[in-house]
Amino acid sequence: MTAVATKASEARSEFGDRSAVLQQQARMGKLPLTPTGIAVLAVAALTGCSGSSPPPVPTVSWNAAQVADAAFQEYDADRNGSLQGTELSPGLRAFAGNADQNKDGTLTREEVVQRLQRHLELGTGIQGVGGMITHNGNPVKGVTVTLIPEKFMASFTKPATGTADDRGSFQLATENQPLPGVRPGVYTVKLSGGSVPIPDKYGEKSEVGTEVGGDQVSVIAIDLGL
Ligand SMILES: [Ca+2]
Ligand SMILES: [Ca+2]
Repeated sequence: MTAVATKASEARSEFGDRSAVLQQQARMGKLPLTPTGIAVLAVAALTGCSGSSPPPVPTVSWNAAQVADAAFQEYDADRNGSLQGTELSPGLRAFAGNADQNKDGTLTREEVVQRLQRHLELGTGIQGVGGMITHNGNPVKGVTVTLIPEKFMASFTKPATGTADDRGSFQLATENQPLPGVRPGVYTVKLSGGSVPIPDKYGEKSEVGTEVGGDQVSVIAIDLGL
């Protein structure tokens, strides 16, 4: 049995520039947009079956308070107890779209803890994540998509990768996992390879992040020409 996540991410305009966002309405319907320039749509979460069958992948099991502390240790540069502005990495900006409960553009420790706690409640083990790479609407073959975990999550997940086929579509897989997909977490999205130049904001200096897990299963659609 496969649980299906139906709640899609919504755009949070206070967290970034939409200018590069692919605004196509793909076959899967109108894609809600993340602030970081990728389109995200809930599709399916592989959480295993309840009942007698054990989950194929252990569900997320972090200590929310400890992970939040690690995030603040890493990113709260001015040590004022909140994360905002340039303190927010691409992954944290995506995370903030769901975690910033009062929509004031800053993340308090409590908001971070609560969002991490939410992942524990949702109990995802591994989540199917795929998408499409295009250039001015045309599929681009051979681009490798890598999701790189935030350092403060590195003990809970590994990088996930996938390469676009001749239709520009890809599915992500994580090393040493029995099922395709991505473990819950906060990631930077980095592109490489392919037949067209990768803009820096998707490449080595990627400004794109995503959150994976529970209510957040993703289709990542990036148009390199916009
Ligand atoms: Ca701060
Ligand atoms: Ca807030």
